[in-house]
Amino acid sequence: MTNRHTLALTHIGVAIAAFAVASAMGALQGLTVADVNYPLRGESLYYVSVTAHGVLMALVFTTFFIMGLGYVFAEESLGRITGRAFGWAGFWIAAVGSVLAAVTILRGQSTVLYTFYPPMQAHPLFYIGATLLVVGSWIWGGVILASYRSWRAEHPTVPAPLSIHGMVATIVLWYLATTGLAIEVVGMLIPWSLGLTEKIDPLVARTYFWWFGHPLVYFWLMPAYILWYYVLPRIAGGRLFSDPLARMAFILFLVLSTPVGFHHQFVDPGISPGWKLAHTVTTYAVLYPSLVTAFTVIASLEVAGRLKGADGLFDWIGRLPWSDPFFSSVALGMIAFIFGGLGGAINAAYAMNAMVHNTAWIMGHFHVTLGTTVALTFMGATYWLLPRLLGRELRFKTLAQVQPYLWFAGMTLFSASYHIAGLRGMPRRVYSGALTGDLGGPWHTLTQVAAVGGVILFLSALSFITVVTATWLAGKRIPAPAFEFAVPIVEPAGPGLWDRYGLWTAVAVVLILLAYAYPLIQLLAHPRFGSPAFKPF
Ligand code: HAS
Ligand code: CU1
Repeated sequence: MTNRHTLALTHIGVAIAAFAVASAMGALQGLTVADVNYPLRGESLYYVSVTAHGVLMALVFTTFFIMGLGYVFAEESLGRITGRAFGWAGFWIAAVGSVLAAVTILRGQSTVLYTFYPPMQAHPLFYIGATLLVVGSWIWGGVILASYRSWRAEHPTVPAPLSIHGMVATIVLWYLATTGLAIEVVGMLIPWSLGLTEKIDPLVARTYFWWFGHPLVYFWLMPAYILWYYVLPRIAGGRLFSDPLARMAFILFLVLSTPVGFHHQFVDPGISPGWKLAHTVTTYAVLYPSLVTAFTVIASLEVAGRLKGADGLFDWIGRLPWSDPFFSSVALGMIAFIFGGLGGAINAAYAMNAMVHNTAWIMGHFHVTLGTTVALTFMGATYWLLPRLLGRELRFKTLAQVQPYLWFAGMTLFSASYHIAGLRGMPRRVYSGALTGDLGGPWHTLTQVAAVGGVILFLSALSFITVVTATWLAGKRIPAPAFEFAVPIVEPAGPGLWDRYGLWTAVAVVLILLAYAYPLIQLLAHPRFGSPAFKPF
C-alpha cells in the first residue's frame, strides 16, 4: 500500500534496520571490552563490530531517520514534497552507498572505525559508499529546500513553520559541513585507496574530517531539537514558551557549529596553539544555543504542568505525561544531556582535553549525547510517528512505555562507567579487553558494569524493534491520528532577523573561512612526506 508518507516511511524503515544491526554489534563490543569470553571473540571481530556499530548508528541510522523526518515535516507543515522523484533517487543512492560500505565492513575489508582516519586504509567501496550516502542526503536537502521555496512563493509574509525553519538550518549546515568531507574523501581517500596516489597526509585529512565532524553532531541534534520545540510541548499539553528563542537557536547552530573543529585536534601537531585556542572559544559560543534550548523547552514543560493545575515550585514535573513513550524518551534524553553538555564543556577546555582525549571518557561522552539524547529522541519520535504515518495502533504499548526507561538505565551504567574508566586511563579505539593485570586492572570492574549496561541496552533495542515491527506489520488499523504541533504563547508577527537564511548562510561561510583558511594554508605549506597505507587486517 502506498500513501503520501511512503517516502518518509521507507527512510525510517531503513534507519531502524541499520539501528537493529548496529545494536547487535554494540552488545558484542560491550562484552569484548569487559573481557567476557564468547565464541569467535578476538581482535578482528572487535574491529569489525566497532566499525559497523559506529558507521551504522552514527552515519546510517541518523541520516536516514533525519531524511525521513524532513519529509514528514515537508508534507505536514508545508503540505507538499516538491520533486518527490528526486527524493526517491536520493533514497536509492544513499541506500546503495550504505549497503556497499556495510558489506565491506562486515567482510573485514574496512575496519577503520567511523572516523576512518588515514593512514588506516579501507576498501575503495567503503569510501565510495560513504560518498553515495552523502550524495543521497544532498539530494534530500535539495528536495526539502525546493518544497520550502515553493511554499514561500505562496506565503510571502509569514515566517516558515518552526519545523521547516529548523530543517532549513540543518540542511544548510549539512551542505557546509559535508564540503570538508567531500574534499577529504573525493580529493584524498578515494584516489589513495584506488592506488592512484601512493601516500596520504593524515594531518590534512583529519583537518578536513573535523571541519565536517563537529557540525555532524549538530546535524544529529538539530532535528531532535525540532521535535523538542515543535512537538514535545504539544504532547505534554503545553505551549511553546518562545518562538523567537527557538528560531535563534537554530540559526546560532548554523553559524557557530563549523568553525570549532580543532577541539578534536588539540593534540595534533602542525596546528598552532593560537588557532586551537580560537576554536576553544568558538566551541564555548556554541554551548549557548543548547543552554537556550534547555531554558525554553523546560519553560514550555512548566507551562504544561501549570495548565494541568500545578501551583508549587516543582509539582509541574509530576504532571507531565511520563508514561507517554514519546514524552519520556525526550525527557530522559534531556536529563542525559545535562551530563553530555558538562562533558562537552570539559572536552572543549583546551587544557583539560589532554586528560580525556583518546580515552574511554569520549565513548562515555558520545553515548550520552548521540546514544541517548539523540537516539532516544528518535526512538520516541518513532512511537509518535508510526500511528500517524501508517494508520495503525501501536502494538505492545506497555513494552513501548518501558523501553525508554530501560535505555536510560542501561546507558547510565554504561556511560558513567566509561567516563570514570577514561579518567583512569582506559584507551579508546584499542582492543582493550585483552589488557589484564596491571594494565587493565584500574578499569576492569567498570567495564563489567558497562557490559551489564550494554546488555540492558540490547534488551531495550530489541523491545523497540519488536514494537516497531509488530506495529508496522500487524498493528490494528485505525484512522491515522492528526499531526498536531506546539503553538507558541505569542505567535510571531512576520518573518524577522532569524528568518533571513541567505544572510545567515553568508555569515556561516565567512566564519568557516576565518576559522580554517589560514591554518589550512599553513598545513599545506609544510614539507609533507605522507604516509603509506596501513591495513589493520
Ligand atoms: Fe561532543 C567529542 C565537545 C555535544 C558527539 N562528541 C565527541 C564525539 C562525538 C560527540 C561522537 O570539545 C567523538 C568524536 C570522535 O570519535 O573522536 N560536544 C562538545 C560540546 C558539546 C558537544 C562542547 N557531542 C555533542 C553532541 C553530540 C556529540 C550533541 C552528538 C549528538 N565533543 C566535544 C569535544 C570532543 C567531542 C571537544 C572531542 C574530544 C576529544 O578529545 O576527542 C555541546 O554542544 C554540548 C552542549 C550541551 C549543553 C547541555 C544543554 C542541556 C539541555 C538539557 C537540559 C535538561 C534539563 C532537565 C535541565 C549546554 C538542553 C530536564 C528536566 C525535565 C523534567 C525534562
Ligand atoms: Cu566536536
